Amino acid sequence: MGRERDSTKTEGGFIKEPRVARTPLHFRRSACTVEIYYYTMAPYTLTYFAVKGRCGALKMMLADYGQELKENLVTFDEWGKGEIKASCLFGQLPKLQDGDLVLFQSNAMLRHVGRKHGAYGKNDCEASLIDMMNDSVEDLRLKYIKLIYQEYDTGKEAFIKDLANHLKPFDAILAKNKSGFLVGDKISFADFNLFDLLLNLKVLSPTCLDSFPALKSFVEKTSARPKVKALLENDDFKKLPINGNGKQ
Ligand code: GTS
Repeated sequence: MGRERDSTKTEGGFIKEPRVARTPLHFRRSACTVEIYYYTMAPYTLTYFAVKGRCGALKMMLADYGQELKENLVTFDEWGKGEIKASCLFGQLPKLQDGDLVLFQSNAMLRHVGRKHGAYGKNDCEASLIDMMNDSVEDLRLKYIKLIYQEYDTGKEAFIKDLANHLKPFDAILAKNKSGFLVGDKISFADFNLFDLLLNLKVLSPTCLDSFPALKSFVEKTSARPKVKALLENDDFKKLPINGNGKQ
C-alpha cells in the first residue's frame, strides 16, 4: 500500500504539499490479483526567484519530458529576511525537490533530470562528452552572468565582440554531428542548457548567431519542439525577466 504524505509539514519555510498521485497497478499471478501501489512520476518542485536565470533550461527540459513542475516563487524581500537563505545548503537558490531528494546547484539538477529521463547519453562515453559540453556552456554562462551583474555598462561592447570566439566551437560541434545535437543522436541536458543560454545571448545581441548556421538551426529546431514551443509561448514564462537586476 502506498504511504500517505504529510501535507502540513513545512520545510525551509514552505508548505510541503502532497506531490504524487497513487496509481494502482494490477497484475495477475496464478489465481490471485496482486495490487501494487507505486508513486507515479512525482511532480518536481522548484524554489527560485521570479526570473528565468539559471532555471530556463531545467524548465524547458521538464516541459519537453511532459513533467509537471510546481513552483515556489521567492521574492527578493522574502529572501532579504535571511530565513530562506539560511535553509539553503549553500545559501543560494534554485532548489529542486524530487520526492525526498533535495538538490541545490542548477547543473546538478540538469544532470539529475537528464539521468532520469534519458537525456544523459546512451553510454558512459556519451555521458562524459555531455558533461564536457555542459561544463563549456557553464563557462560561457558565467561570463554572461559576470557581464550582467558586474560589468554591463562598461563591458557589453567587448563581451559582444568576443562572443563569436565562444560560440564558434559549439557551432563546429553541432555542424559535425549529423543529429544536430551536441552529443549522440538524442537531445541531452547540455543541449537544453546551451539552447537556453543562446536565447539569452540573442536578447543581448540579436545578430550574434548570424554567422553560425549550425547554431541558428539548432535554436530553430529546439524552439520548434512542441512542448518547448508551448512553454516559450506561455505567458507566465514569457513575463519572467531573464535576470534579477533587470539587465539583459
Ligand atoms: N552555482 C549555483 C547554481 O548553479 O545553482 C549558483 C546559484 C546562484 O548564483 N543563485 C543566486 C542566488 O541565490 C540567484 S541566480 O543568480 O541564480 O538568479 N543569489 C542570492 C544570494 O544570496 O546569493
